[in-house]
Amino acid sequence: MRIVFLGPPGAGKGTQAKRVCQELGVAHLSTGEMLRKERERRTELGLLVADYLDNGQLVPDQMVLDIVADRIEMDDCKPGCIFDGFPRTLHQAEAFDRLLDSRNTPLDVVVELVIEQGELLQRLMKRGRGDDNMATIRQRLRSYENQTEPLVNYYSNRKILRSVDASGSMEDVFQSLLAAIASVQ
Ligand code: B4P
Repeated sequence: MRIVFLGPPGAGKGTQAKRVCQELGVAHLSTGEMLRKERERRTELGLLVADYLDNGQLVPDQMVLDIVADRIEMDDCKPGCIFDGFPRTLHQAEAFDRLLDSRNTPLDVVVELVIEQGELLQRLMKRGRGDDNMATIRQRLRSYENQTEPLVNYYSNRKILRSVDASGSMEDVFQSLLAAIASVQ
């Protein structure tokens, strides 16, 4: 199965993707994590993306598309994959569709994690990752509203969108996600 987790920063995409991947036996592809690793290792790409991550801005599409295209060729992605935090722009979504079509491995479902802003802010401030300060969080929320939210309509029009309430406990959200995924199997 190929599954996309879509949702604002702090919705719990990463938290839940790890657990759902274990449950379903599929690979976890988090573009946020991959970019942070590049930055930690101070690779050429890592140096290019550092400012975007620190300022809460989306990294340029082509950089993200390149790392995803390489990653999905790895063996552990063969049984399936959860794409956590990717795609994040319409351009990424369209390019991703072309890539998957060319491999004859279309998306099965896109799950939107729905949650209100107050709860997001609380979660992110509590986590306190390097990019979890108020100014960066506000920018990440703006990026989400302006650039990522249009994907909800994009996938809804294709009838592969499922929306899940992400405001409950980790266990409740996990069960809702499994149910949403099972509804398309
Ligand atoms: P990401 O790494 O994707 O991070 P995120 O959206 O902020 O967080 P996520 O939703 O995964 O929340 P989490 O589970 O951790 O992106 C970081 C940056 O990378 C972006 O700002 C951007 O610059 C760049 N980037 C990534 N992908 C890109 C792309 N495709 N294109 C361009 N740029 C890209 O949960 C947050 C906290 O809440 C945790 O502390 C967790 O423990 C807690 N939590 C989770 N679920 C909970 C629950 N049910 N109850 C209580 N707490 C909960």
